[in-house]
Amino acid sequence: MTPARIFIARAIFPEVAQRLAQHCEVHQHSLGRPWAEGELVQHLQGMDGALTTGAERIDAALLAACPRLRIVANMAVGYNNFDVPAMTAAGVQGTNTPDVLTETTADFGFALLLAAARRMAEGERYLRAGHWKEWRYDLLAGAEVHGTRLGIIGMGRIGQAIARRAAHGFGMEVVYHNRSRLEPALEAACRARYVGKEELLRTADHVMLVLPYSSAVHHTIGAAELALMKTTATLVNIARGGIVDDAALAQALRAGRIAAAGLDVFEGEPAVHPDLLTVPNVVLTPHIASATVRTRLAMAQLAADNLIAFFEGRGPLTPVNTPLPRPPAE
Ligand code: 8YV
Repeated sequence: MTPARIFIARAIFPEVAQRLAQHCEVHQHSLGRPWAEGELVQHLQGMDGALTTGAERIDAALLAACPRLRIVANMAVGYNNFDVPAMTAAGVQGTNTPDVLTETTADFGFALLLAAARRMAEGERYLRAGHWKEWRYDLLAGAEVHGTRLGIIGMGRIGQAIARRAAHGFGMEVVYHNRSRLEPALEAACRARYVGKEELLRTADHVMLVLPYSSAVHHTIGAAELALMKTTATLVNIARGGIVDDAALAQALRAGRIAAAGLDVFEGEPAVHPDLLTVPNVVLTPHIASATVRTRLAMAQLAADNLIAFFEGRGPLTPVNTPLPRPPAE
């Protein structure tokens, strides 16, 4: 039987590519920039499967141009780069990488919260610039984190892992808002209480965004929501760009409408809104919340496992859809 042809869209761990090559015919690409218009389609034509990251958009036009494609395995838990209904209709399996990154990503959310609230990045810039001449009682005094109220918007696996850190490690009171309420046992394990979004924004000392992106949650946090928050509050976004209106956030930070922000994701990334680059009270990181060596390797292995299992006819481990049958390609 001819081996399946797989396209790996970004550089990944060589050992994972080598393992895939034992099962499939691997075509690999390592692009140091976003795709140009139509470029990804060209690479996917003639391929049976693909290993993608959040940076590869899989939509109806691409699927129509790639009739051999059977599976796209995302190396990410989020899959808003997939048009899932179009993939399902076209008979294309989608998979993601849940669970393996939950705790690592929650660690990073907490790191951003601490860094922003406690002004660590500002402090480092101040020190490196040689401004540190004396001890001052108010030097870079920030907001308290332990014992305060954390509001989490989006209470999936990562939101719950953050809640556990907050409640058990930092003695925080956790309130959350989500599409649906958690089971009472899960709420108890997270020591988290369900509240409406407005109450969360008005009363939380710090707000963490961990919800999946869809057009329905575009600009969930804009000028109006920022205006509800405490002036001493920190906003952290480790979910997806587009959930926050970055221009409105930069304005709110500059005006002191909220105290600080920590952002790992951006609208239109890798581009970052220029106003965010010039406000001091925001910590900016390049979408690295899942980036430990162990976790990124586990994500790549799981994406590869999904491809291997699929082509061996065992069905993928972590599917995101149940595709309709697709007629065999010529
Ligand atoms: C990925 C992420 O690194 O898993 C996700 O949804 O956002 C990150 O862990 C990124 O999407 C690249 O695939």
